Amino acid sequence: MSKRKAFITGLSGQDGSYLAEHLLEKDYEVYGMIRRHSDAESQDTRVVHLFDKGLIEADYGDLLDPSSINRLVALVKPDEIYNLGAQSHVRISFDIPQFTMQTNVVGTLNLLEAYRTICPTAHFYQASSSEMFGNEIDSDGFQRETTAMKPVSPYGCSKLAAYCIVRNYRNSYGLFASNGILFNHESPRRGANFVTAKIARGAAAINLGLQDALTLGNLDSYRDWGHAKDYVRAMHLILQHHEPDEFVISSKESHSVRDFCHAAFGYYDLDYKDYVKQDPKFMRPEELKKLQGDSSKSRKALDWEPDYNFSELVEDMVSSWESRFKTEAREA
Ligand code: NAP
Ligand code: G4F
Repeated sequence: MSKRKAFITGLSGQDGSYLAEHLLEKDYEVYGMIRRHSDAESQDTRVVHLFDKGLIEADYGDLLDPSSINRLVALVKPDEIYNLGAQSHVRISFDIPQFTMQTNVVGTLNLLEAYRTICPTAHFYQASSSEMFGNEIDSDGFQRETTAMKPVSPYGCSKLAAYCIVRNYRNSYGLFASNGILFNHESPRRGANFVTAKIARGAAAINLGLQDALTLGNLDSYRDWGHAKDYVRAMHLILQHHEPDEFVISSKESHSVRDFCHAAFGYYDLDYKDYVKQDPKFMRPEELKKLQGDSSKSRKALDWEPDYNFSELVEDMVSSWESRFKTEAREA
């Protein structure tokens, strides 16, 4: 029997790299799209190790360039399409709102059109986000598939528009197109300007004497944090479900940024209050105060459970940054 073929946009990102790894382990042929960077070494650092593990292609393309998408989708004729490519940073979406909207909305539409016209029997995964809820919370304190969505950032607005167009294409054209509504998920591969990676990196650097202080923004927002390795498993399961749908993926726990600092510095028996400073430049014009996802529907329908809890996630990130610093010091 021939292998199933997966096509991933955003291959070079945190999730793209873990998803490619997961699908290769499941014996898929994995194809991905990467963007051209002027610093060629940086464009595929998260996936370069996968070429030895069977990654087929990491071709140049861009969600804003329909010709590249059409070319790649026609070349691969995938059984499964994972749309992970996005301008994914919430605060930066206030600085580059038009690029964020173009990439996250028009880019998704470009990919949906290629899917609809070239391989309409494929299954399509859209990387939707808990940021779409904004500050809406059900009376029990959770967000779930049925919670109202009132985003509070250009990024959240872009993800909501993309979510809607995916549902619209499913209903209009009978496509197997699903939205994974994923709450925050982190890992040692998380970009260093997201808060968890910033804290994990900062705690490891301060403990090694490489840095004196760590400057953050709002310490009192709450997020529902899980591990990216667990969440890419859910993406795959969503496309194996018997029908397309919307699925919340979350840890069901909510912790503050302050809690994350406490745990990360606590790994070294340090008190974060001695090192963490605040600077308004890392605050947002409008803040999403609290996320806590109810993933009961997905846990039951997909038979999905996370392997990592909050403390294990923090430990994985802090210890990995410590190893990275030590390796760099040895190689210097
Ligand atoms: P990430 O690390 O920022 O990766 C985003 C990827 O998208 C990168 O490979 C990036 O390429 C690519 N990209 C950006 N603009 C593009 C464009 N115009 N054309 C093609 N590719 C483009 O994000 P992530 O954490 O892996 O998240 C994956 C997806 O899930 C994103 O859509 C994100 O919005 C969504 N999501 C993430 C979370 C989370 O907590 N991580 C939660 C909910 C939803 P470059 O490296 O070249 O920039
Ligand atoms: O780590 P963050 O930048 O993640 P945020 O904004 O929650 O977005 C992430 O999760 C979304 C899912 O809900 C994804 F869709 C999105 O793509 C992305 O992956 O910020 C988390 C919290 C915020 O409340 C922020 O104000 O941390 C606070 N924070 C405090 N100091 C900071 C900082 N955030 C960043 N990035 N940098 C700081 O210095």
